[in-house]
Amino acid sequence: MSGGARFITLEGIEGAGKSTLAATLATALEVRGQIVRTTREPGGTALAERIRDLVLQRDAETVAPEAETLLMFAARRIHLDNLVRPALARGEWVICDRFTDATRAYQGGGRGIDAAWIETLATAVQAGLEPGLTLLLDLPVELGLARAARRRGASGARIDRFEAETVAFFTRVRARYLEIARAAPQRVCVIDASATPETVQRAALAALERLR
Ligand code: Z5A
Repeated sequence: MSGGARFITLEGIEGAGKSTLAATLATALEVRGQIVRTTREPGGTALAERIRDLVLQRDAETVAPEAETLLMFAARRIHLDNLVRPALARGEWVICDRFTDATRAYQGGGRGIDAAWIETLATAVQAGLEPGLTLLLDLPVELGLARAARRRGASGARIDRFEAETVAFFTRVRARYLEIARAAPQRVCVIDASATPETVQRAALAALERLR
């Protein structure tokens, strides 16, 4: 099995259940004796997490969509070089909460960044590394936002630059995610994330089984 086959990415709009599912998948693989790294983007390493803070925090300065896109890819390259590629080279599995499909959906679909430019950056930054499986947790925007708002209310966290976006923005993001899935059905598995956590987990584990 090539390194990329053990690289699993989780995607979806806010509140889709990616973090919840990442933990379940990691446990399922560990039970089978695999070593698993769960990580996230933007972020995953100390330096990339600093870029995450920069790109998510809302402050007085304008961050143009182009700047946002470049920051996402800068964090991605640091994450790939320092965490993802070394782990895959050691034979470990990597479960990553968001990857380049998020840039395609958020910066491309949501902010209107040119898709061809995103692909040029992806080619340069990823240097041939693609996920072996992407689980797209799909659900109606209103439901995702309601879940995220409930969780935020419970934690008291401040609203970041994406959480401040409109329903129309997340509707475009969701639509672009579904386009990506239609264009790459062999890599992207769409899961109905409005179902119960148990049903979502079963669908994800079945997709994982097909990969092995
Ligand atoms: N971003 C970008 O623009 N471009 C990029 O290239 C990348 C990222 C990589 C941070 O991402 C932001 O970065 C993100 C896009 C942008 N902003 N947005 N939106 P993030 O992944 O850290 O943030 P997030 O999407 O806001 O994550 P999230 O809100 O934590 O969502 P989640 O991980 O998918 O959901 P969760 O925490 O697992 O679940 C949310 C709540 O729902 C929680 O209370 C759960 O207990 C509950 N839940 C989960 N599953 C279920 C089910 N099945 N039923 C009922 N309730 C459930």
